Amino acid sequence: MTTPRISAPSVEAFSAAILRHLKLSLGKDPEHASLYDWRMSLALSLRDHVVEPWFESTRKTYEARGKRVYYLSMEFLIGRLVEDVAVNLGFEDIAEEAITALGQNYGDVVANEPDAALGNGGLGRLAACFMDSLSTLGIPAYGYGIRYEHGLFEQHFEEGAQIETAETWLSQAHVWEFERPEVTYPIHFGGHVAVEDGKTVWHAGETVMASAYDTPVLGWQGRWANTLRLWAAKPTTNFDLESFNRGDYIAASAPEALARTISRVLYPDDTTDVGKELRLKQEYFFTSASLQDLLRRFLSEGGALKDLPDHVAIQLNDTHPAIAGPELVRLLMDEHQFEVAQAITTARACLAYTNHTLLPEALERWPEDLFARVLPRHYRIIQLIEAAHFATAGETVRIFEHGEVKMGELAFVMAHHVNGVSALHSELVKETVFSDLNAAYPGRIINQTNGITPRRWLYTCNRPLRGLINDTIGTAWPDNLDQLSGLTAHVEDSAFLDRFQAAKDANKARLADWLKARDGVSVDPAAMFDVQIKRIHEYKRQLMNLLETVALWNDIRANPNGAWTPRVKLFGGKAAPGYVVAKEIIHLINDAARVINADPVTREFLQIVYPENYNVSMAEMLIPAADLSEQISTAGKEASGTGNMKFALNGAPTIGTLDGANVEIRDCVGAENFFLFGLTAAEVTARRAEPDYARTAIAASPRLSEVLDQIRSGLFSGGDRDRYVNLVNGLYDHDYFLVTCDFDAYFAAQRQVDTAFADSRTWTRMAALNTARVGWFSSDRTISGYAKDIWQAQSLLEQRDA
Ligand code: 26Y
Repeated sequence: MTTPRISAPSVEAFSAAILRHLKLSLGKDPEHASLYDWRMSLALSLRDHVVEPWFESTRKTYEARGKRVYYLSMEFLIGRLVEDVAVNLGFEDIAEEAITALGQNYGDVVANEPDAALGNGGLGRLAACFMDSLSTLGIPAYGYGIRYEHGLFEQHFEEGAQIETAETWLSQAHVWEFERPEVTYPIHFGGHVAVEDGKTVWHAGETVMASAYDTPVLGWQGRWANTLRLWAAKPTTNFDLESFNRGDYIAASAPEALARTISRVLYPDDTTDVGKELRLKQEYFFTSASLQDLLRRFLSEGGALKDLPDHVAIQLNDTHPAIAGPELVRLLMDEHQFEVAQAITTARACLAYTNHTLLPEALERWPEDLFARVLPRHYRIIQLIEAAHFATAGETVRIFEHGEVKMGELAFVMAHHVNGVSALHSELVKETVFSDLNAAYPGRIINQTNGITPRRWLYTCNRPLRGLINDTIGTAWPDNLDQLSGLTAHVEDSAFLDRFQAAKDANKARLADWLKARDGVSVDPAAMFDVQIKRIHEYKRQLMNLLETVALWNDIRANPNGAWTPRVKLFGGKAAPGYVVAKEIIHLINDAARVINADPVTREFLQIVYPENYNVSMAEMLIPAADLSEQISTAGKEASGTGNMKFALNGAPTIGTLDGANVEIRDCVGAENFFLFGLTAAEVTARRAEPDYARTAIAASPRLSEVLDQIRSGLFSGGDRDRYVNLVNGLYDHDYFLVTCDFDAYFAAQRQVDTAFADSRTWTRMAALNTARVGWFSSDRTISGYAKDIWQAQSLLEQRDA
């Protein structure tokens, strides 16, 4: 193990630092300090220790003159940072002891921090895990994104239906960031393009300023720190004094209001492309600022732009920053006198694109007229890019089609590599959405299977299991996750299994306490905790899970004296505010919960729990406590999944389909430690071609028919037969995600789970083997793959000991 870089203060010294911040930064004395004041003082005291390694990393990066990685993402779903920083500094115990000595409860202080929820789900959380791994591996990198004033909305349930309210994390000071008022760039929109003296000139109609805020991202043991730079939109002029003097107070603040709209709010839809002008402006806003910033850094170090690809690797997190291609070409041509061909070649050598979805409705396309109005110069440059693409690859694939600009095709054509996020997904990318482009540019599409940071998703969120692993294989695993395989030798050891089970039980008890305190809900920690947490989407099939729950309820009622395995079905997740079907599914889960949980006949065997406002912090509570991981998407639809990896790592076997990274997880943990069911991706496609496949499946399943009839009858909706008529009819008439076809197989697999769980020793062994065998899913492995296959970027850490 490498020795920590950071020398730890004594508990006394750290307590003194907290008190100093309480007084000098918060202006409070201990007698009057609130939980907020304590949390801020703790965060500031931790932050004091981050700055030195951050400076040192920057200094080394500058000296090395090597390659920097730039990760452009509309979303960084970070969560809380106090514990994360304390753990990476190696100060966790010191922080806890100091806070305790000051008379505060450490858990309460930590939980006072709002989640930084600058993302919707998987894609945004992946970006946060990647930042963690880039720092842990010592690869010089910047994350670039938007400093949204409002993160993902907060979810409430009213009579079981989802209600959204604005998230307001920035109403408190965000202690982790440093404002950089001197780092600003103008971002132009609209206007027109003219040719003047043989030069193309863009006369913008509107300009806003992008202003930088930096957050240090500390790696494991504080040995490296990179920067997350988020852009806020500000007006070029703050205030129109002339209007103000005329008495027109609204007009006086108009420029400010207009500009700030751009970084006001995260778009909450991760499934359907909204095609809204403001979204396009957000995308261009942060992409242009980021490219201007990296070019300025490169030029200030004396670089020659023709060498840019040797020093700059830009990764596009989906198509959201795909405007980077034309923007980099524009900057090279219009501001640095490059020829078109040279500009395109240079830009492409810097850019790579990650695809996260095959769902056609999530692929970004902009109406040409909207695009040409907002970005007239880029519109023309994309025509040049398309012409260059036609010249090399022929005209089979267009960027402009049906009056739209297709951002996936643009990103593909302007990238030197395109990657999918799991083995299956990358193959499907080649065979489906980009098959023609794959033929035109063979070898461009590669795979990089996703990963998760084990620091947050095991070490920090699961202290009981951490302790057992440390005692069993030593402490070098958090940045060498393959070492978990050393646990395999212990799965026949009953003392080890006892401790593994005790760790799970402790996590379940913690969750039970939390549910009781937060929502007043009692759950039995001896029951199986069966967990499905993720965005609500038809393809993820929370509906199938609910239908299975009702079918099980029916079976228990028919035989209340049977040997049932007690279960708590836990759901968590938000629906996009405009996604009607997803919201109906939420409502149905809550309605069914009300009825089923009140049934005295089944109460000891079955309970449904759906805590509102699922977020990263809730995941950190639920995942370590899970016995069973639900990964039941329609095969071919979930690009990878990353929750699936977190559950397996924390010792929860999966019930799942052969979709996304489930396939690779099953390969790693062994088929006997994974509850597989359902149609394969190829079978899904074939089944859809059959006439009336859904009605046929329903007719063949008395169980499913009964459940659908119950829902239709109003059993769960207080007699209201209309509430779920669309949802149920949808299954009969257009069950695109094959809930009906996989239902019986899913039900049967769940009964295998019941049997397996009842044999607790065998189950614990299976759970332990899941933990032991998924070390490969560390995001350190993923980032090493990107660094080697895509970026050609090096670690600047001194040789790490194995
Ligand atoms: C364009 C807009 C509608 C949009 C906004 C956000 C489209 C997509 C998204 C987010 C997509 C997303 O989160 N995809 C997920 O990425 C994860 C990381 O690769 C995958 O594990 C997961 O399967 C995929 O659904």
